[in-house]
Amino acid sequence: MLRESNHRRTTRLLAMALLSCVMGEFNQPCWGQILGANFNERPKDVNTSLFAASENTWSRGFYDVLAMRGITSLETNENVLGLQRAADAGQQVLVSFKWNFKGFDRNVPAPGSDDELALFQRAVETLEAIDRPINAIVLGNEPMWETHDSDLSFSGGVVPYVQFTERLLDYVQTEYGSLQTEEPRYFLGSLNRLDQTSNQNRDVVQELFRVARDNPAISGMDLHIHFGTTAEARGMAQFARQTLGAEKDLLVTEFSPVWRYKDHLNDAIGATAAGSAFASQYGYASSLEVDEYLKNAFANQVSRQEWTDFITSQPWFNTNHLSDMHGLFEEFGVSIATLGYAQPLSMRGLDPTKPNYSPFHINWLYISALVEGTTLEAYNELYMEDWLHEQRFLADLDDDSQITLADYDTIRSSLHQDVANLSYNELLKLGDLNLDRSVDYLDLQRFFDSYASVNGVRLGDLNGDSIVDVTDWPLMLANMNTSLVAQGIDESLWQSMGDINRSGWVDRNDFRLFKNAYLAAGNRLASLEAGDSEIAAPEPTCCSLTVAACVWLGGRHWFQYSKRTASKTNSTTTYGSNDSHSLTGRIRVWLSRSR
Ligand SMILES: [Ca+2]
Ligand SMILES: [Ca+2]
Ligand SMILES: [Ca+2]
Ligand SMILES: [Ca+2]
Repeated sequence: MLRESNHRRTTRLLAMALLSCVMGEFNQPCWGQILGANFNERPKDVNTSLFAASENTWSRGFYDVLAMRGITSLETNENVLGLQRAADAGQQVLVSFKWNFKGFDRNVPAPGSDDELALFQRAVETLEAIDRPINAIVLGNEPMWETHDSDLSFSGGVVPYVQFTERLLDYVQTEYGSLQTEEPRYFLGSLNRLDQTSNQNRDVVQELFRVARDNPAISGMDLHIHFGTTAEARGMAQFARQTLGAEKDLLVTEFSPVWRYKDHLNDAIGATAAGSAFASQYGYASSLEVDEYLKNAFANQVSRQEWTDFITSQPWFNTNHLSDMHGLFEEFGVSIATLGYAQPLSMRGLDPTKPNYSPFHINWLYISALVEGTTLEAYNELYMEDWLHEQRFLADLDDDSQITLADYDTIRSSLHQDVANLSYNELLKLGDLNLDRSVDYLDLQRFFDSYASVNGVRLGDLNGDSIVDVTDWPLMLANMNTSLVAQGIDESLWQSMGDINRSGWVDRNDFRLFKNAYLAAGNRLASLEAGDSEIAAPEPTCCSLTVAACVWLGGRHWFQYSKRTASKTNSTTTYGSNDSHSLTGRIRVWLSRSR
């Protein structure tokens, strides 16, 4: 057996989660957590065809502001266009600014200087060039590595880098954020190696955490968790959560076990029985070193199966990395974590045998540089399995390791509530599954998709063709307001007859479920949310099965109409109530209820 079974895995994860929730020194409930795509300094690599396959909703890139001063046309810059493509594909966008003062061998500019203003302007010009909604901005990248020490320590009562960051925040808010329809959330960071006491005690770390806690304009802290041992990774997340407090959000925009992997680059791939069997199966010498194996894979690409067999055979590679880290992130309330997402083809030919190589590049989700086939097919299948599992179980809002109608009820009760100012962690608990700060039909769509993936049944798909559309509707209408129990109908048929919640009755509750499944599956969702005046109002005489779809389609408009007017009339039954005792009339009343 290559790997533990799904059942064993689920049991193990559940036990770990329960243990960490009970035993965690940080006494908080477990949170959901989004895995997203990290493009680092190369948003130009955004390939939107991968997002749907990986059920991905967040994309992160960083811009090296000092390096971008020389760009004459930001609007046509390929990295700017990359995040535009991501946003246009429905992604929530996270932008980090990199301030590579050390790389340019210079200090943080003096407050109020022309130099400072020019840098701030370039940062805002970059945001403006992206020209799409930006959900979150991290104001720095890796200040501990990218800034001279003299700017990271107290001098004259301030830490120059922290002062620079606070002034940047003010500038970005005034010149960009406050002008947007929805202001981005601002984070500090990104902080590295917080497991080490020497880093924990640095002035810049203590000061950034103080600002993150005290400044209401800051939503939280971003970490980069690159580690050797799991204990180190845990130390970083634990210190950050304890120092930040419970209220604000934690992000992790980079994470990898790179230092563990680096320690094993010169191991023989056949050093263990499993490794030896792998080498023999694929025709390699057992003595071949890991970096030599990797060099060959980067040069010539191996099959996806071979990569899976390789990492499974190597004791230093953690094939459970994603689920292990997801558990850690849940424990410490990390709301979004982004992983190296898609290797560009230009990464082919990379040479891991060169001195001081750090193997960040073998920890990505899509690995076209290592694995042959189309980009869509060239993924790390063990990572992908865990990645999809965690994305789908975001919908497990009651944390019982199942996706059920109890989870649906939580999302439904949050629909269209004003949640825009809640923290990401609070939003995740309410069912904002893509963290766009609204609980709406996109989240219901994600719930229904997750339910179908996990349970093998699509709610609302009564005729069993795997989609929910008007052809399912007559099957429900034919049994509306009847008891399937009383008719002695076998339970295995209930779902296909419209009893979606399997109560034994086909009634209003099933109807509402169907309505939401229908809307969540419908490609008219955008026009519905906008109030589509082109959809005709319902005719009161619609009653046959043939025109049931007419009632239904008209009802969509009517649903929107009542949504718009409910606050004024405080009644959802006035419109169309002339036939409220007939079945179609009653359905209209139900349709009018916004949830
Ligand atoms: Ca559940
Ligand atoms: Ca949402
Ligand atoms: Ca169907
Ligand atoms: Ca029912």
